[in-house]
Amino acid sequence: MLLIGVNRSPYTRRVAITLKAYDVAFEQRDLSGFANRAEVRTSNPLGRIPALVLGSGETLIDSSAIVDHLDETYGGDRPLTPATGAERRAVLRIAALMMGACDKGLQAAYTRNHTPPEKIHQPWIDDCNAQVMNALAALDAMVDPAAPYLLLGRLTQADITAFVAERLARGIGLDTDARTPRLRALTKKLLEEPPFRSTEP
Ligand SMILES: N[C@@H](CCC(=O)N[C@@H](CS)C(=O)NCC(=O)O)C(=O)O
Repeated sequence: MLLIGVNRSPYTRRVAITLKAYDVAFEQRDLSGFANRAEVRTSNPLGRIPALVLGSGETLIDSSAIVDHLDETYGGDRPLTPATGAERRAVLRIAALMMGACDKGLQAAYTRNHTPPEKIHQPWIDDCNAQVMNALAALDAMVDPAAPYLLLGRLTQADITAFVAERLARGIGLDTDARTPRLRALTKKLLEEPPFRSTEP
């Protein structure tokens, strides 16, 4: 199995953490969606990371579709996203919130990095960053500091997506220590676990 993408991408790292949490052996090709666009396009015509090439040669794209496949294949009766019901909805809600926060954080970063300086519209960047912080603040309010994980008393895709979104927020200069301290404490705790630690970029 081959994971295509760099772990500084929150979407790629989400998949890498999920593979490690399921103890699945894989190789990784550290390609960036921008710097290695032509090579990435051989796996994903859209030119985005991550992609996961299965042993059969089939290639999966988009982190949500990839982790869905990993749940189905390796999750047994305790998949990282529960298969049905209220528990599934709760995990998917947090995952959607956190992936949306990543989308908005990257829109802000792309605007800054791919727009000529005189054309940068700072209010747009501020608005994206505010959406990121609002999503993280909503999650911060759900964190029980005494609990090891966000939901169900065990590691779920909610924790993994929260971890990568909080990491991205810090990467784009948002002060999660001050503004979402419970979420920050959770991600520090998660970083002590091998799937998180071993995927540090
Ligand atoms: N919804 C996708 C988003 C993937 C994505 O936006 N990846 C970024 C890297 S962080 C990328 O490849 N960007 C290059 C581009 O959009 O051209 C997922 O969950 O996998």
